[in-house]
Amino acid sequence: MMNLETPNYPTMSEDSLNWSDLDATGLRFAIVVARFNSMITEKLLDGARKALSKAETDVFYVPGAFELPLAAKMLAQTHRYHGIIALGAVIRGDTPHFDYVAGEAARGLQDAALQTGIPVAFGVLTTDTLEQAEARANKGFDAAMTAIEMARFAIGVAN
Ligand code: INI
Repeated sequence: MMNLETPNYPTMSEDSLNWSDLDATGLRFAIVVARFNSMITEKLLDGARKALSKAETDVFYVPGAFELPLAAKMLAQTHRYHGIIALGAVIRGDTPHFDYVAGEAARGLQDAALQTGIPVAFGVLTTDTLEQAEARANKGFDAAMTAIEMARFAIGVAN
């Protein structure tokens, strides 16, 4: 039978949301961090941890951004987590390697979310230079907030 009740999620029909209204209490997240360009990815991790201070979190490391999708999918498949946050920094060099790594990370992380139904936040910086990456190294916080919002969305849809 069709469920005609509105899902119990406060912002589903609203176009604005204060991050301070997002509560991570009682939620559990996995953060997967690429070690490549670790001076940037460790800063992304600091921001993500800040956003998730009220949640339970487990942190996992992989060699580079290319490895994030498989790790995210494996963690999502455990059904231990309300969401996964993938953190990486892909910085353009003089070869086409950048495009493959960045493209596959984005595609693979979206696939992991769509195939498992577990939210996967894309906290992967893709920049031309190290300086640009440094300027965006606070984006781990944003990625984690996105994961909290999508986890709440999923819980709202399910209830
Ligand atoms: N991995 C990154 O996370 N960032 C990069 O900028 C990067 N570059 O430029 O090469 C990178 N390469 C490694 C890649 O992610 C894999 O670990 C490697 O190809 C082995 O699969």
